[in-house]
Amino acid sequence: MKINPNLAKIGLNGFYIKAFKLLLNQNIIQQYSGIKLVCMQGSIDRARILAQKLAAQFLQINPNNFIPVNLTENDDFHCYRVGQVLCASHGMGNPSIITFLDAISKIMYFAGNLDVEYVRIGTSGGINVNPGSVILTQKSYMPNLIPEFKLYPLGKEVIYPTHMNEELNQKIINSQPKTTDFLFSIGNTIAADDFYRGQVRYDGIIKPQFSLDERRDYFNKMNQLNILNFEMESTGLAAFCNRANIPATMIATTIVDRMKTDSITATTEELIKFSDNAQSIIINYIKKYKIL
Ligand code: R2B
Ligand code: URA
Repeated sequence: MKINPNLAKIGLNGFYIKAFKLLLNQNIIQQYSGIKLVCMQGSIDRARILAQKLAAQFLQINPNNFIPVNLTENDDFHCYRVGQVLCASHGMGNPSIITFLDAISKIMYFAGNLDVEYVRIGTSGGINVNPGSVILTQKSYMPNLIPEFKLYPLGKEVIYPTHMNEELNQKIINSQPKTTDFLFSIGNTIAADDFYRGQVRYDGIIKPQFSLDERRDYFNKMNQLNILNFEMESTGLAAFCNRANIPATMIATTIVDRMKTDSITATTEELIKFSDNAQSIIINYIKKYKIL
């Protein structure tokens, strides 16, 4: 982890982590000490379910007897600890995940967890893959099909690279069984700023300004770049973590094939199975590398 040298000068006591509403002290930092892996998901519910699943599978704790404890004081971002793994929620979109990443990384730094890894376990819209397929992101693109993320400090454009960590990806791939009942593939991803126009849907409230033919061409270009899914946070995740030198990647299940439809028509049971598929990939990784 590469940190802002000003943080070392400030020190942790009395430092306010706004996104978590935490005024830091040694007791709070102790709760996060020894974390090796942060598994982040959009919603609080999925973060809690993963924590319960990990506790059941690795620590034999019956989920009915285990209500994970949230280590933040904020309702947007929750953090549930199971041994050396933190299951957290990052909200929706790049601004939200970056806010989360800044907060959690300061805490990881003050807790001395300098070799921590970050994995987002998300949902996404697939391109030409069956719903339930899981994509491990190699490189994340903006919707203009350029693999970069931009910010404008002092009004000047700064461009950040958006590749995920290769070594972490390889370790995740190496941890998987030879066969699964869903497709697990490495590929590229587009992070859009919204679910509708940014992901070229026809079912948003604002009339689309593109034809079906234009959209097909766009999907074909995506195919040529091996872009297999759309979501909303991976460019922010990659850009932040590359800059902070934190190994990071994304494992996203697909809940719709955008080549066929815009709407999500999967049943609740199917959506649970799709989410389980992505979580099983990180569980295999945790098992293989004995993180729990
Ligand atoms: C995937 O799903 C959410 C939109 O519904 C968004 O957070 C994302 O990246
Ligand atoms: N999340 C997205 O951002 N897009 C989809 O199509 C599905 C989930």
